[in-house]
Amino acid sequence: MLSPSAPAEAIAALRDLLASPKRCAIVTHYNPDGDAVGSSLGLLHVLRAAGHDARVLLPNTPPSFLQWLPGYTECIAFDRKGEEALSVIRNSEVLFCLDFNRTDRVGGLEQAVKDAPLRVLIDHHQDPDPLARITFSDTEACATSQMVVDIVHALGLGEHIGANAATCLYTGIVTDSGSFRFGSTTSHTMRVAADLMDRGVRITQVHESIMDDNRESRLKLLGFTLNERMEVHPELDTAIIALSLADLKRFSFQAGDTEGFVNYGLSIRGIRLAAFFMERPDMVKVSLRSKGDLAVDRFVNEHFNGGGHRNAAGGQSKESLKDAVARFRSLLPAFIAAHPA
Ligand SMILES: [Mn+2]
Repeated sequence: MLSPSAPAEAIAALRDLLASPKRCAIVTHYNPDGDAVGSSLGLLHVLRAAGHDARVLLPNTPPSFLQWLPGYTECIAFDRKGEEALSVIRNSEVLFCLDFNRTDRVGGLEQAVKDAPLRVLIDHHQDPDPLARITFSDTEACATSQMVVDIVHALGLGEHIGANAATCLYTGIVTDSGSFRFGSTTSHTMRVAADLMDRGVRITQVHESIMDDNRESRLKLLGFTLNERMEVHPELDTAIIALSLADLKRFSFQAGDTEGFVNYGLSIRGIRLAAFFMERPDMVKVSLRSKGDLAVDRFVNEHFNGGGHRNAAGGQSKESLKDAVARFRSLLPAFIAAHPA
């Protein structure tokens, strides 16, 4: 399989590196998502099958909907086992850096990652830092997990992608591609997914494990949010959601509970801009999602101290929740007028 994710020179270098059994450590980014954990565990299974020693280190514990992944129980999370995580990195011969490209993305593991003698980067985010001896960077790839599949095949190790590795890698692709709906999804993505399916992925089980993991209180918070805390401005193509600390407390908020809430606003017919404000003890978090050419990253950068991508950006404010929302509302007419549909 020839892929822009696996350039010949980097493949040759990695093949040489893995020519004899190595002690490999795999590290991924803070607040690990499906692609972070999926690509890391997928690579772990392949490396072990190919005769290497491999461990996965996480800067912090991922949400429960990822804790079923094959091999997860062996991951070492820095927030629970800090010393062990650091010593695994220090004792490794090769450090794989997956799904991130700046050392400040790995939380408490940063210094250990910086000190590692031999780093291999596999990542699909923009503007990679030159942090690795061997770099695989493909910003077009829909997921790091898809890159791992391409790289493993290019190394001639495809036979080592068994059902466990395939399940982890498929999970990474599904989550990062929005279940094959984002623009980064290509026919190649579908072929990779089909290949993984042939290797034993049970896709119904994967989707149920990821999607059907709600607590009752979280679903009730969603219902309350849409019913009581969303205002729609059809004349401005915009929907705004704002949740206070008291709202969150009422529904026993846990980290991650509001994940995806902002997208409900964007799913309303005619809405091109969705804003989500959430009061935290020390600030107000702001998330914006948009469609088409409505670039929210610059807007967030200018007005809410953050950034992101054209259609998805996040920032924060030190104002009260009420003031932050009011300021957003006051900026809206000019912003929308500058970006006609
Ligand atoms: Mn990713």
